[in-house]
Amino acid sequence: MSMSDRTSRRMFLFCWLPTMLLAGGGFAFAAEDVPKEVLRKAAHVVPTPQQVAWQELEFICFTHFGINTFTNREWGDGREDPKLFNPTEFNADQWVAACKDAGMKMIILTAKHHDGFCLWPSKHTEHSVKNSPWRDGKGDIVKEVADACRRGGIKFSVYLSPWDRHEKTYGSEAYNEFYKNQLRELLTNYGEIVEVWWDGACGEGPNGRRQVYDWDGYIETVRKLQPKAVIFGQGPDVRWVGNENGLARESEWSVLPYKVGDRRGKDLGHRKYLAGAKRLMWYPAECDVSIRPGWFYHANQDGRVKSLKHLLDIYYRSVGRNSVLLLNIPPDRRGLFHENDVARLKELRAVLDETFKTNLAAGAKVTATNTRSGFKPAGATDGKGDTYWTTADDVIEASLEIDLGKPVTFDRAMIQEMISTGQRIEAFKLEAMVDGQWKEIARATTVGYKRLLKFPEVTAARVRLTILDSRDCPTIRAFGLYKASPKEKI
Ligand code: FUL
Repeated sequence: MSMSDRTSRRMFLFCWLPTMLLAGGGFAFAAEDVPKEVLRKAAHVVPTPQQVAWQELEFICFTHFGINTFTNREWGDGREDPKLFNPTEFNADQWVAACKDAGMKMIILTAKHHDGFCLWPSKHTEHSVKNSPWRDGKGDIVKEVADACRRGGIKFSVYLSPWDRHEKTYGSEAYNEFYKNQLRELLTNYGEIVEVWWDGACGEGPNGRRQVYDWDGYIETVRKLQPKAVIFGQGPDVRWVGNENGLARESEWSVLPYKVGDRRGKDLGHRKYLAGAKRLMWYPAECDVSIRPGWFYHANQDGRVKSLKHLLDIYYRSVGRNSVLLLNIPPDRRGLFHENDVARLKELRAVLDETFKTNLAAGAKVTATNTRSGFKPAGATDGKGDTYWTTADDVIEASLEIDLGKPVTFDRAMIQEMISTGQRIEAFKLEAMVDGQWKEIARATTVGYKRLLKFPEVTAARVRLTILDSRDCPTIRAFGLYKASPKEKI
């Protein structure tokens, strides 16, 4: 035993063990090398049913629309005249149609941004659409977007900025009541809300004061009124990935450590963070990014819509890395998604459909080096979401061999774990039988809900997926091979 081993053992016995016992099942380790029991515990932290449902949405739409659309700003100061809000051709069905064409399953609308202007006629403020000329002050953007989403068969959700630069009570306890009242309006009058989006911006209000937010009270309000909704950001269900470029990490874990008393997990789930963990939680990542440089619409950015290549890269590095992609499309002053954005969304969908329409491994014959009884290898390729392959107790390293029956050419792969049983895989490789030998074509770390892999074109009749390391028995819910659309390369 080396000196440092001895030191960490001593630290464990004297510092952490009592904490663990006191915490009643919690655990913590100072060492980098995380003991098996901790990893196993991490492997068995599972999502709530609503976290699973949210993850399965995969690709969703953000719409930043409000007074800033009419002032050409990104952050309003709360002193804007509501009369400025006057979209000339507002049509929420056009938004929904564009989202559906793009394969987006939900719209999250900025019901109120930091400027405090409300897109619905809130009873608690005059700073809203009711004092705008739009629909003679009788309109309700939130209602029209919610209704259009339901008509179109997609989900609807809201962003309600906690920071309010207009509201006079901001910076006092009364504001917490005001904010909860606004939440109550949004969560009772507009049907099902799937996600409540809280960003962390907490600046000064009109009186120069900052607010101490009553997060616990806000969370309680959401849980009471929309018990099936997930709360993003400042809430405990969905985590901000940590950048506004739409990119997840190479190793994106949904199980994170957190401190007792905290609502939220620490930003990373990597082993070195697990080492010091006292508690673990399922806290999956959402990647937000705008299709343009700004979150709100600015006419001078019409020519700066992200390229197809850029959006594809974002897609592979968000949806393809165990995250949900939240792509912002800012409606313009007409109240429509701009033609350039709509055209780009269509292009994106066409390419993704072309790439992923044919799973070349669908129904392929699969064998495994080890199989737990009742969890056959075929569970990985049968196209069913509720069947999966897994190994017997204590078997971590294992391979799945996929026999395609004949040589097939491919350059993309898709792997899914059965996240309802936890996230486990830490490392894997993919090989193809080429000229009578196994040739490695890809190697990566985490899988989670979904991992997409890109690699140079290969032709093979047999493919092997080997799990190199896992926190407990690995599970494979789905495995796919694809040939990328030639347009991906443009
Ligand atoms: C941030 C805000 O300050 C930005 O304006 C935008 O809404 C972005 C999505 O979140 O915190």
